[in-house]
Amino acid sequence: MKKLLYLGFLLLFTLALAACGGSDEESNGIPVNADSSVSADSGEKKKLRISLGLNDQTPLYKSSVKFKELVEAKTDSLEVEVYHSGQIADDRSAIEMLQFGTLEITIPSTAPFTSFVPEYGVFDLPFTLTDTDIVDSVLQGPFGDKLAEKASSQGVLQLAWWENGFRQLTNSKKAVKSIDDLKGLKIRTMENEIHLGAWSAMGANPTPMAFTELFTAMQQKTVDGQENPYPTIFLEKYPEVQKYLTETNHIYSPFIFLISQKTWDGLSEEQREIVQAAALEAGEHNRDLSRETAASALEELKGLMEYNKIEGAELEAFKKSVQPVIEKYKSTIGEDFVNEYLEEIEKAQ
Ligand code: TK8
Repeated sequence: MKKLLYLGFLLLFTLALAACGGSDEESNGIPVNADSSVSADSGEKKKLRISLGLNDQTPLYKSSVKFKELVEAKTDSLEVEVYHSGQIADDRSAIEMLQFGTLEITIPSTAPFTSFVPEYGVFDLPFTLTDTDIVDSVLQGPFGDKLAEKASSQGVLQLAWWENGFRQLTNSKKAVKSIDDLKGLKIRTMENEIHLGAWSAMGANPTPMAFTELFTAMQQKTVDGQENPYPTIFLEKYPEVQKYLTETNHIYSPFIFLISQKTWDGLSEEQREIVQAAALEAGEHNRDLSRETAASALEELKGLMEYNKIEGAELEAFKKSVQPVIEKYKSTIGEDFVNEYLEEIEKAQ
């Protein structure tokens, strides 16, 4: 019911924007296209706005600028604008704006997308993807293509797999050296029921929250901790509000490059080829930059936070605790699809 009300509000908001003259109307300084499906035939330069949750220091933002450069070098008919730090919307709202056609591109984590396409939940099954070679083999191959195609059922197209990275735990309360240390820790999770289930199974007290609210929640201590890849932890300045850093590698998070179907339908064949090629090329750049940045960010973080790594018997205890969660969500995601995913991982090892 709540979701229906929310969608109704979003639709009214969109229609209101359209009524006030629509295209390029300033809305708190952000040009808002009432209709992203302006046809390429109209001859006017088409604007592609990218909504990102992370700030302008991150590999995600820098790779989006790379995408802009690649597109604008190939055609004068397209103009790319990159909006960072959730200026336009948080992940889930941005995806809904793509569905309505009031935003052209967003590049979220897969976790919030699972409420639109459950099969993306395979990445939320903890401790399944364990290194970048396996990640690349699974995502850059037929399985990744097959999964990406499922996005089109929701009025958006996934043009490429980008990288968020291996997720690590931070908190302001205590060092987490064993699973018992998680007891009662209020951990913010992405808006995804598998993450909630996994952190509960590990003994923490998880709470789902949009990324745009996370820093304030840590600052005000309404949550004790969170989990994200090293580039985010360092470049979003979490050491200012978090004391303990625990290397868990509990999940590998992809970013997905999504474009509104309505936007795509309004592009010419030539424009589509340019946009598709740029999303893939900028994605390769993004993966390289993400991995370099994760390594350098960890070295910086070791000087700013109390760091420890979960390994050996302690890591086995974490893995054991989430096995029931993996079994439980196999049916939600689709048993056959999960088995196909696990077989792909097996093959890549
Ligand atoms: C940024 C988010 C973020 C994600 C999260 O838009 O919410 O913790 O890891 O990177 O997608």
